[in-house]
This record gives sequence, C-alpha cells and structure tokens, in this order.
Amino acid sequence: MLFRAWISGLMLLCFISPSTLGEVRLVDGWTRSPAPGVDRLAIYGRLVNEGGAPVVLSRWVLAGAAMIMFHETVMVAGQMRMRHLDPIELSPLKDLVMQPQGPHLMVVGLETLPKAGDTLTIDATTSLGETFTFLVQVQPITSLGPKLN
Ligand SMILES: [Cu+2]
Repeated sequence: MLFRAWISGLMLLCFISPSTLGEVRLVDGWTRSPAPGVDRLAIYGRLVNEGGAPVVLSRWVLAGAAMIMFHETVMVAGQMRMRHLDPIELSPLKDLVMQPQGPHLMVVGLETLPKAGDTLTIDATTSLGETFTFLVQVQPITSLGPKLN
C-alpha cells in the first residue's frame, strides 16, 4: 500500500515539467516608495536559482513601468555610478544579493508611484523563454530593508 503511494508519487513528479517547478525565486524582494515626482525606483532582494543549471535572465516586466534594467553599482573616480548589466546569469551555486549601493533592478518610467504597503509583481523571462513571477514589497522611503527595520 505504502509502496503504491510512493510509486504514484514518483509518477506524478515525472509528469510535472521542469518549467513549472519554479526554479528561480526572489527572496525578500523590496523597494522604497519613490519621493513625490520621482518616477523610478530600485528593487532589492536575493535572487535564488533552485535548478541544477545556470539560468540567464534577460527580460524584466512590471506593468505600468516603461523599463526595468539590471544595474550594478561601481565606483568611478570616487563617485558611485550605476552600470547596466542585462542579461544576467544566475548560478545555482551562488545567490545574487541585490542591496542598496550594490546590484539592483532599476525600474524607470513609472506611470503611478507605488506607496508603502503596496506589492509589486515583476515578471522575469529567461533566455529559454521561461517566465518567473516575483513579488516586491514597497517599504517606506526611509527603509533600510526588511531585515534591518
Ligand atoms: Cu540603477
């Protein structure tokens, strides 16, 4: 009886295609509500690849925003600059931590400005055409992040 349950469980696993298993996640996705009149924001959090192979994330979409880019922050002649990095490769061995003054997702051209307490939904598409959906919590403008407040 137990064996039969085990076998049917195994068969069920085989029928689920890998693309539906949700291999890429954004853990603790967060952003700050933009200041009045500012139509851009930076998204932070931990990108995790739970699959067995590297995944290339090449396209990001947020409804109501003109564009999302992956940025890293670099020091150039003593000044902090942002550099566009898309597409990015996400290794299963190493999470990609996005944080203030580090890598982040830059959202530009927001039609409406999100408020603290809102949740944004972002779609990330891989080079193979798979799409993963990430949730991003909007924190107050003064927030230091979900782990630090
Ligand atoms: Cu940026």
